[in-house]
Amino acid sequence: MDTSFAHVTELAKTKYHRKSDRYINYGTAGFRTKAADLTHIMFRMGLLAVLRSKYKKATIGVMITASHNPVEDNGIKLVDPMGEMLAANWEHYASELANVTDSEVKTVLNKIIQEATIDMSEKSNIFLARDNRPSSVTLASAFLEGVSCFKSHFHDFGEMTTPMLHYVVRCENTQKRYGKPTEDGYYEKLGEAFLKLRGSKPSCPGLYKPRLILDAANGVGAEKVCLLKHHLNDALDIEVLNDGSDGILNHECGADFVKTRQKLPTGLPLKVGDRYVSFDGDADRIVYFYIDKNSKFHLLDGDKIACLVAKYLKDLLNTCELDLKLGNVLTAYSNGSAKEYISKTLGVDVACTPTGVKHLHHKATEYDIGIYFEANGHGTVIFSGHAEDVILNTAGNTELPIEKRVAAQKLCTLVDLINQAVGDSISDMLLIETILHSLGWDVEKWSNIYQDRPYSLCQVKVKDKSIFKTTFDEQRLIEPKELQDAIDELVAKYTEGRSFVRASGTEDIVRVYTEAKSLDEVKQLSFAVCEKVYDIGHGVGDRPVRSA
Ligand code: 16G
Ligand code: ZN
Repeated sequence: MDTSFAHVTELAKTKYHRKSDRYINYGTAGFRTKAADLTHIMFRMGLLAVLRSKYKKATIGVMITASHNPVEDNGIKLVDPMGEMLAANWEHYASELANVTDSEVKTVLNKIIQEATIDMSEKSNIFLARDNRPSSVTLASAFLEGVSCFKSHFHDFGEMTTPMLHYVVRCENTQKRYGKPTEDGYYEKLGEAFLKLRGSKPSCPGLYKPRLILDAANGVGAEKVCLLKHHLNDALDIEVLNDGSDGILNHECGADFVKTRQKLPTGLPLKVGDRYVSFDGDADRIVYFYIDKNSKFHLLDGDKIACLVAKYLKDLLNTCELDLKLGNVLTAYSNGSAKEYISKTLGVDVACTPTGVKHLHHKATEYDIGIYFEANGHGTVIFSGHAEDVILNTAGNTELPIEKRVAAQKLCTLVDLINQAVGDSISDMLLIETILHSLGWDVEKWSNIYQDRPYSLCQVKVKDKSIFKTTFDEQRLIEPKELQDAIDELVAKYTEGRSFVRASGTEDIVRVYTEAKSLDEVKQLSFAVCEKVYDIGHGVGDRPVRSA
């Protein structure tokens, strides 16, 4: 083992030398920054991924992507054996290893090996995938050179969406019970479940039409949806646009752009009556939208998706008369109307966690069936082992009335259609299309299940975002206390007003979310809160301006 360590140190000091001493943190979605600053981190993460694999005695996944961020950025995140995010204590190891000097790399590796009592003679295996950023190819080689220092097995899947990588990792570590750990295995599993759920029902029941226009953010999802189409037997008519052939990744398109700007992406021909869907760059977020006959833009974000899914699952559970606890996990960014629809109209439990997939996912495991969605369109459904058993038994119980068995069979097939490892644009899209088809709804009918309370999301640049400390659910500031007092005073002036401030985990800014009874009130309140953030929170650059 000593020889490989010598090689590690040599490479760390030469080819993968750390060029800047700026601190970089393993944040909510791994390391993310300018691609040019990531080479040494990739190499070091190659080393860490092997340690993690030996420690867990399982295949570990690694995704090279910066999701919805601009094309010149990149990032890396590690995926644990069941396709879940890396455990928190290893996030600390990752940050530590990324930030030490070149000559300290070996010391930190040894420290991790000792602290976690890792047997270095254990086998290890890494699954690697990347998005379609030009920088991803060289960053992947740097990563693999780290992996090779420890002579580990690995499989490089090349370009894949983030959720596909999570899927193959989970398949591999469940001895393929979850599915075949290949790209084709993924399409086959989803395609088969989707077609089974469509059954022999007409392709256009009620208001539903199978035509769908996809804004793929010029990301890796575009090619994958085209490949998936071969497995859908023309049941969906998907036109893939912003497919990367001439546009720039995430530039004025994609789920993040559409949600944060609340406007149409470029590159799409718009037609009243059509249903549109946007993925983000690595295809783990999804939002829908349409324009009505007055050319007004309507967004159906993660909240609307969560509500649709909750309604469908609740109806199926009612039909089966199954006593399974269904819950919906959202964040502070979820619209007040969505929370009200889920808890009051549907009678489904709502829980709120901090931002970041790992928090929502974790909370969702507390239910028999846990739905989780961030308003930005990242989410999925997870079924407990108990729920899967109960559903399977009900589906196969010939003594039960046929309608109960049919509903339970649908639930069984949904388990296969849903990527339980992580939010997945492709799987979520197929789920939403299944539900709309089953209800005979068009996008307008779905949109009208409730009306969003008017809201806005702004950002303020400050000197030091780390001074902003929030309560667990992120709805209030603990510090600066003076700022929270000022916000309380402002909010009290508005009926149905709500506003909270939180430091972004991915950008050097503070986010301000505001809701109120009318858009005009939202603008006033949001502006007033942004000004307080700027004044009390040491804003830098231009003062906030009131939006028109
Ligand atoms: C990351 C998170 C996403 C969260 C977003 C918040 C993962 C895989 N992704 O993209 O869940 O909504 O950060 O960004 O955890 P912010 O901290 O800048 O508001
Ligand atoms: Zn993403």
